[in-house]
Amino acid sequence: MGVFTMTQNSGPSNSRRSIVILTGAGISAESGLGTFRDKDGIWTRVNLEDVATPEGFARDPVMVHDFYNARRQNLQDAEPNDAHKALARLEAEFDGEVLIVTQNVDDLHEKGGAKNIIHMHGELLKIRCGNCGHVCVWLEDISLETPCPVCKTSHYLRPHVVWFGEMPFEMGRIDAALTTCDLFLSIGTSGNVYPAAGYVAQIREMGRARSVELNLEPSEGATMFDDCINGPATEIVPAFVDQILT
Ligand code: BV8
Repeated sequence: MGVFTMTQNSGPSNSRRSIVILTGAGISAESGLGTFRDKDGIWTRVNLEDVATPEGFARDPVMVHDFYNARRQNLQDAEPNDAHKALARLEAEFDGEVLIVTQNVDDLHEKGGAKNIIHMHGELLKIRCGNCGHVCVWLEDISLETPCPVCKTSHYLRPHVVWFGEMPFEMGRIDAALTTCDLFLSIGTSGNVYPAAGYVAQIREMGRARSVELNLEPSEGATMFDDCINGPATEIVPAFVDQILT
């Protein structure tokens, strides 16, 4: 049976198929970017409450700026891996719609050639001004003294990322895509962070799409998926993309 739904020939013959791909830190692990909850993950070295919540930023903005400044510099040396490139190939060659919904704040999907991407947790290489709301690409360090390029006010710049307790971006667009997709892939995520971790349950409830997890090891939500493929993303993702395209 193909990788699509069991009723893959159902629906009007002219309806284009669509694939939604949720990705997490695991897809960027082999590019040298840290994951969060693996044995030496980021959250084992720093307390997420201190650096990934609005309360932590209000309590110690210097610590938070140091945390994101280090990741922003580290990211600029990172290269996309074969998993990122395989998803870009799928988007280019698949006869239908492919949407990548990433929890990652890195730009490796873009560097790997993908274009149809939602960064639901924001982007590390962008900053936002808490005073005027301006968002722009920013590759340098920021501090409390850095003035906003638009309103020139300092003390209000922050990384344009979604912290715990903040609303992820593009929730409506994501829900619409989940409702109409035929195949839902979850790649390199431990299934710990909501609302992303709840998408596979939504897919099952709607009963339309086939769901496949591709992860180094079974995630928290592995049993919710129709299929689970375990291994390093740079091996299992290109192979799975080949299967879909042939
Ligand atoms: C919100 C950005 C209100 C910053 C991040 C129920 C419903 C709704 C919310 C909640 C809920 N229960 C609790 C909540 C609150 C909270 C939450 O989920 N807490 C958790 C800890 C319980 N959620 C929120 O606060 C979210 N906002 O809820 O708003 C709302 C309510 C309803 C509906 C809408 C809105 C906001 C969460 C966003 C927080 N920001 N990051 C930054 O990056 O600094 S989260 C952070 O975790 C990253 O984004 C990361 O991507 C994300 C998820 O982690 P993973 O990507 O899965 O990474 P992890 O290390 O955990 O796992 C890596 C996996 O890869 C592993 O499985 C590993 O085996 C695998 N792997 C490793 N190497 C490889 C590999 N796989 C393949 N190949 C390899 N080589």
